[in-house]
Amino acid sequence: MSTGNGRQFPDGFVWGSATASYQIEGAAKEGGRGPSIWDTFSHTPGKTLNGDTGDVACDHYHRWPEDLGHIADLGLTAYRFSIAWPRVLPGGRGPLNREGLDFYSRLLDGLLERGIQPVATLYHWDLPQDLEDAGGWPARDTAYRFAEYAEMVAGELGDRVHTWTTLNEPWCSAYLGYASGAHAPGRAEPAAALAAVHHLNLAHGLAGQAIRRAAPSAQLSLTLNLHVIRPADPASEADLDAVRRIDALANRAFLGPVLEGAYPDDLLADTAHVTDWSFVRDGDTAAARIPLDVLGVNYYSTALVRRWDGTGPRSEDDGHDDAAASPWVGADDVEFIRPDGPYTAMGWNIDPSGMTELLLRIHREYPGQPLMVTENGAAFADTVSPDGVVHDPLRVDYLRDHIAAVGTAVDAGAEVRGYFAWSLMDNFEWSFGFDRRFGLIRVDYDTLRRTWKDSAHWYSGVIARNGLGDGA
Ligand code: PNW
Repeated sequence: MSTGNGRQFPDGFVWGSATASYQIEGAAKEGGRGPSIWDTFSHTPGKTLNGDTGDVACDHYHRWPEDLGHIADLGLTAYRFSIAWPRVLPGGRGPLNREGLDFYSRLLDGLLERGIQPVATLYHWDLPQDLEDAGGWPARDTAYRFAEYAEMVAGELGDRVHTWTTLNEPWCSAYLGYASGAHAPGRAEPAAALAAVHHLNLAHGLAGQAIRRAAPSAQLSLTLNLHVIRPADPASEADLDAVRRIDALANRAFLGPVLEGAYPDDLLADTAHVTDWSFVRDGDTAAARIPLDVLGVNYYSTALVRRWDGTGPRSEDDGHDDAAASPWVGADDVEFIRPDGPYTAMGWNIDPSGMTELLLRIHREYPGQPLMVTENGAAFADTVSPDGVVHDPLRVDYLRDHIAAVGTAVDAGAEVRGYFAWSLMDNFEWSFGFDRRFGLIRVDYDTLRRTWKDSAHWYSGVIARNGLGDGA
């Protein structure tokens, strides 16, 4: 593996780590919290590995003072977390549940006292169950409810939050939630998934306007899991067309409305056999487009595609749950093939060059748009040594090589303001339950004890040096 070659980052570069409410908080029935689609889904037999749920998770709801200590001891300059909508508005609509809001208010105070920038995401997938029962993201009303929630929370917490992020990875919410069904609410309805895409984009824009009003001095952002898609055969027109199709669904379905105010024509044409997009009303894409102080980019791996010739079984090795239906709505003649390894415990290929490529693509297509890597990291089968320590050299290699790849993009001119390692600690990895560990800090799920892995010590050194250091 490469070394960092002493790479330094610009002054003020943000070094963070990230978590999400349902993945760490637990206390699912405490403090007046209402149920979310992830409570319902994880309690449905067969939906998560080993039947794991977020009922307790890392018990962060009670152990947040200890976790704040780890955040400070690591030297993080920013901490990215999410606010659970059903804690603040248990049924998805007003009135506000003061007890739920106070939890986040205390956390914010603790971060600010320690000089750590809070980056708060309003929606990291825990939709209040009542709103799913009313139709979920395929229903337009959910976008208006989200904007109300954003206005209330931003009104209360305002500019104590340094950066407000409306949505985390709407790709996952729409396509894994409503097309493949691998995520909550577990529906496999391709047309509904595209309606969800649109209502998430609309929700982002409406909430963004509300945040601007309620917290005018805070930064506004959106986090997307943009995909790096490569053709199996770069000389094949058919494979290049498969790349274009997947790029439309994965990337341009969000970048188009949010940064340019329109859906790409090819996306509408490619999916015309699935939906007529009549859920898009006049003014919607203009509302979705709102200048972003920073665009959050989550990057883990790359995808490899080709045109399926219709013979033999169609390969769907896209790094998603292969047991589920395809998340790739309308792209029935595209095959996903397994890229070359090495792989993480998620089965995702490790390819730092994709990080550089992605950041430079956004920089080229949206010059001047500040960027932030809001998630990057890896699950590995960590083992605890007899002395209780976790040596995780593969995670250190992964993080080093990807941080170096961010540095390469910065050198080439991309305006990358910061980097957040996913995740601060091992947590509930959605449909994979507690089996997949992404943390810098190990969580023992019997005792809930936190132990720094080698990667935590290493990352803390990177932050202290503002760079990778020689041979780091
Ligand atoms: C992101 N996929 O999730 C999320 O933002 C985190 O909550 C999550 O823990 C992390 O990445 C690691 O998975 C994803 O199937 C989940 O492509 C699934 C996919 C992508 C991102």
